[in-house]
Amino acid sequence: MLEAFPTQPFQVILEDGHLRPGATFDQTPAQLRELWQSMTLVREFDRKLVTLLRQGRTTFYAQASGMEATQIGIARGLRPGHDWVWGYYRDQGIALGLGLSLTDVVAQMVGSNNDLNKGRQMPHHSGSVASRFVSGSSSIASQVPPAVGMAMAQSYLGLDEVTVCTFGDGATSEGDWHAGINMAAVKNAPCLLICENNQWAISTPVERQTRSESIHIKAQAYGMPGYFVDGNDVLAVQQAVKELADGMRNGGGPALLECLTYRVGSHSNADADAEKNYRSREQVRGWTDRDPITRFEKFLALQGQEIGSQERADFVALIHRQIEGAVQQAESSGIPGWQSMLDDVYSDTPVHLRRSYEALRQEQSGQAMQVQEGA
Ligand SMILES: Cc1ncc(C[n+]2csc(CCOP(=O)(O)OP(=O)(O)O)c2C)c(N)n1
Ligand SMILES: [Mg+2]
Repeated sequence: MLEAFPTQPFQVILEDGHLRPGATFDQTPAQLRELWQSMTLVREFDRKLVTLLRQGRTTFYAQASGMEATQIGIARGLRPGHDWVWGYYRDQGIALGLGLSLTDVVAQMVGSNNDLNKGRQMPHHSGSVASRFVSGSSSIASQVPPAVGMAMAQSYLGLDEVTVCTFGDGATSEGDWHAGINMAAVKNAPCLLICENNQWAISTPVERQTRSESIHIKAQAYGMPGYFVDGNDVLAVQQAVKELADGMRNGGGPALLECLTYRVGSHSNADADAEKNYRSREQVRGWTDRDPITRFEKFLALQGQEIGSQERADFVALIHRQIEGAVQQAESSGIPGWQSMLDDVYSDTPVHLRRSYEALRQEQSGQAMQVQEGA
């Protein structure tokens, strides 16, 4: 049983890869390997996407490097295709972990014809109904009130699914966050609110974000339990999320879970943090030394399941080929035309939009005629 409001984060794997004394895990060797593969996929996706950005083949990206254990632990603690996740722009690890394909995630970034959103969402804001991962707004914390609303509906309807809502440390200063978490408590909505505390909100460190001693302690004021896990320990995150989600499935109310981790890369491609100097290189190196994937590899080796260098190289090469394939598929599918802008948006398109659409259609066909006449 997880302890509410602990002073130290819950761990299963210690920094040196040893199992914490008293800790247990029930994953099979194949499931442990799958966790390593999923975290490695997220890491390599970052590497490849940064390259694609530099080549001008996509326009916006926020790295999750350093946060793989948090994101894969969240996805693996849930029932994919059953529980709902309202995430935010840095949650590609959760999206991929829940089963969104590389093709779908890349197509959304490129805004191509094979994009599930048909190019109508900001790049790098994937979503999929099949995977129950909601394509979010980039406005910080705006996902919290609707996620709580969904949890309230699940509770009214007596469904055994839960809603997870993730956000960063910076999001906890927003009005939407306070309104949402308060509503969750008041309505006893089965919403698991998870803070991916990567200790920075662009250039604002978490100690300047709040005067509270931690993020999870804030739960006390709202009247719900607050939990704290080591976000660089995939088994700890998975166990915590599973325990809390199962509790909500069985009638439990909301909870706040803080995963302590670190963003080792830039905030996004609009932030060259190394040059801006808002944080010391020593701090970044200190957290790179506490890498979640390296820690898990040490754990696997101590369990007699070492990842060999050839196995690692083959797996990384496979991921890069798959991403390259997804990019080529997106680029060759073309860019959606303006004609599809209202498809799938309304069941009954409002009259003012139908008029605007018709005006645009006439304008476009007039321009096409002028081009033809001029030719
Ligand atoms: C309402 C709102 N205010 C400001 C911004 C600009 N902004 C974009 S990301 C960000 C920092 C968010 O930090 P955090 O919640 O810790 O998430 P992280 O990026 O660290 O994962 C800010 C302030 C925004 N997108 N929306
Ligand atoms: Mg942050």
